[in-house]
Amino acid sequence: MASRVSALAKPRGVWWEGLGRDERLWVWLTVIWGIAMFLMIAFVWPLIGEEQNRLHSYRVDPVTFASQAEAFIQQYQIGQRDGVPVVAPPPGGDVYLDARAFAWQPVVQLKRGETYRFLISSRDVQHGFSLVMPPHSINVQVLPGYVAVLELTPEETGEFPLICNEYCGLGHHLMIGRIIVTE
Ligand SMILES: [Cu+2]
Repeated sequence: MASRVSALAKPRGVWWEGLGRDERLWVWLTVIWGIAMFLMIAFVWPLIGEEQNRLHSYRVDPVTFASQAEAFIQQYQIGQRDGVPVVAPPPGGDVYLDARAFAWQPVVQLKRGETYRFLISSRDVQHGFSLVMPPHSINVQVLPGYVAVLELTPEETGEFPLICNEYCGLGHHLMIGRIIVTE
């Protein structure tokens, strides 16, 4: 009987045999390299690379944080942009950044080369603070009930979009804030 190729035919070849020596070698190399990279992230780069942002956080009542943010905006507001207050805090000072579905408030105007302490929290659900502003490239979770504290020193002037990178609802893709750096 002539053999025909069909879906039910037994496959040809030796695919069901064990791994060859060289294949086993590569599997183990991959496993070992994965463990090595994990250990580098956890122990090596924080010590010698200074690549980790010094981030800390503390608990806060969301209502308290919202009123602190409102007071901060009233004190340092210099204008408005698309309905969002623009705030110019003093160099070296604190910056309250209030996340809510689906906006960041306020728009912050900073001076190049000055250091600011950002206090970031959410008044409703979990958001993500994602900012690329040289020399910083930051990705931080923003949770209601917690303040994330970050020190930032912008090195370049310009406008830097602040993106929410944690899905927070239907308007998530519209949740873009702004940081302006001037001379
Ligand atoms: Cu979001």
